[in-house]
Amino acid sequence: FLPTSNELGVVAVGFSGGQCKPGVDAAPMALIEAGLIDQLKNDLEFKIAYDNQVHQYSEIQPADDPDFRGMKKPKAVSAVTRKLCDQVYEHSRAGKFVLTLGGDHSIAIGTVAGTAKATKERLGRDIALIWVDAHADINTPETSESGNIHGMPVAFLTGLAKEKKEDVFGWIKEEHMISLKKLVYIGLRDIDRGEKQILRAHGVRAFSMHDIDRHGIGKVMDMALGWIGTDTPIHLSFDVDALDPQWAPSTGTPVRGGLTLREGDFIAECVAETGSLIALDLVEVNPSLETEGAQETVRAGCSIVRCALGDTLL
Ligand code: B3U
Ligand code: MN
Ligand code: MN
Repeated sequence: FLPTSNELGVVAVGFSGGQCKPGVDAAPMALIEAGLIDQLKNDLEFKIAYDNQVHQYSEIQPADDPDFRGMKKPKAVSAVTRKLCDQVYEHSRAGKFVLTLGGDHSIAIGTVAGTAKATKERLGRDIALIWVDAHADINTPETSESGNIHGMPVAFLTGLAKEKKEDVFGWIKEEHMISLKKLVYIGLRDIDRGEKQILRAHGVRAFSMHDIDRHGIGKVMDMALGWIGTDTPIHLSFDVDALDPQWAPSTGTPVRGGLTLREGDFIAECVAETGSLIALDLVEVNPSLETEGAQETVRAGCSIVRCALGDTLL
């Protein structure tokens, strides 16, 4: 159903409003300056549609943005993700693969909403979402202890969190959402108490670091992709903090005991091999933190993207 597209839409999003640490906004430029887009064009032979800008979206962020239901910067994150949803939708609707370079993980509200809607229209299919992360990012505004929206995107995308106010995610409609049954986590190791309850109550398929230790990453990928089933369009949202801080120290909330560099690349390679990948987000690289390891983190990010887009070892 999916002739793997050789056309790639790239969206660079310098947005950090889903959490409190400045610097993730500089990640797209750092990844691009490390040669990522050139590599995709020259080595992987993609036809690239990129508007040559890192979107900061400062023009659509409200001056006055008080906390709402405990959420920090609700209107800014809502406005930015709504705009991003339209951009990703346009690429995806036209049959292009979509690569989004973040930015903090709140941006996935926009990217997944965009591909979910486009894929329903284009192929009449619901997408599956693979979320690779140390965190589950499935807090509702009420379960969140931080109020940071980068810990909530999956709740808004699955309809677990809902808000009628148009300027606070009220724009998210059924067509933008994904099923909790088509969601798979890999790499989890730092889950809030409320999130655990949500995951259990809904029987969400989640492979923690414990599962990876027990079965090995090969078996875990077989199980993860087996759950999704063949022939289902996949959106991969990759938080660089899934990697162990040894490999990716420059990120806002590092958690020890994570994936090795190869395990991260392997996940991306396995998803690429399905031939069903339609979109990829790479988020939470923050070059201004642990600056000694910043280039290492950027290189790890570039590698994951290349692997997901079909770069093979042999
Ligand atoms: N679960 C916590 C911490 C967190 C989530 N995502 C990241 N950190 N990167 C929260 O704030 O919701
Ligand atoms: Mn995340
Ligand atoms: Mn994370």
